[in-house]
Amino acid sequence: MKKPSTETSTSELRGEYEGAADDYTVGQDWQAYTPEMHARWRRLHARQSALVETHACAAFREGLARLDCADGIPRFEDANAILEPATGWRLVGVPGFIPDAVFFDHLAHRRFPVTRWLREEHELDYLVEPDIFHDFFGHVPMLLDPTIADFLELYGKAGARAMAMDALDMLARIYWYTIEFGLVRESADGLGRLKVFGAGIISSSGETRFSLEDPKVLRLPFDAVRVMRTGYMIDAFQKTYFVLESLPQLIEDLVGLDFGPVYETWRQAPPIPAGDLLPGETPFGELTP
Ligand code: HBI
Ligand code: FE
Repeated sequence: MKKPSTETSTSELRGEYEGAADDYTVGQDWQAYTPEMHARWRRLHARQSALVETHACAAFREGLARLDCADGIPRFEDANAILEPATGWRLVGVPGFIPDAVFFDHLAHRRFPVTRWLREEHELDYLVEPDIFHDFFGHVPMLLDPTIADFLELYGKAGARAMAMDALDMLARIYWYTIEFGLVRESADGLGRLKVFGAGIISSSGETRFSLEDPKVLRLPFDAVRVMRTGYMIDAFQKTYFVLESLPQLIEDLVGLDFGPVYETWRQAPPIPAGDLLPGETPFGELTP
């Protein structure tokens, strides 16, 4: 397979695409990870799991505990033995970023693509491309949540229509502002505190704190059409986050929505810049976890 071209990355993609199958999958080749890589994983895991306790939603905390992956880079087959009986999802190894249509097809079939390689020592906090720490630590715990499990399959199935209608940007913003950078209100403790569930936040220590604690950033109630119209940041902390009242709200709001007319209405319009507030909108205040 040749490297896919991508709008989200100006530089060359890093993964080894030579030898990947037609669906861009590769074996994990777990034996090839060095002791230094496993040590780096343990450090990343220790740092982020401490933040998870205070900043992540219950579903994430429980999912991460079930995966039991603190001791080194996990094997996809071990995770699959936990995932498949729980929600029917399965991890497949990929060299890195893959073409949109291939990514959607994997999700539509409950296969989650996980990048094989681990970030270098000098990029412990954030990188633009997904690596195994982002993909596994950030995403896989939520694949154990039944709502997110169903939502991701629906997202994969929605991809073909969005591409055919030239509205992929709009659909991709739903993924970005939920699966990658979503916040959710946690009401189980009766306090209604905001918590993180998005993988892009949870795999970054700086953004985990920033998203919940920065007094100036915008936190808006989740509204599907507003989300689809909002631009986003790919190489800096977000200027806007959207907050679900609960994880099931994601499915409830989206199954009832006819995407066709929404795409027709807004796909030609310039996006609302990240960080802009529209008349009548009320952001959530600053909330310490
Ligand atoms: N490939 N490996 C990988 N990970 C992603 O998150 C990803 C991708 N390809 C396309 C893509 N995301 C998005 O552009 C789609 O959600 C639209
Ligand atoms: Fe991701």
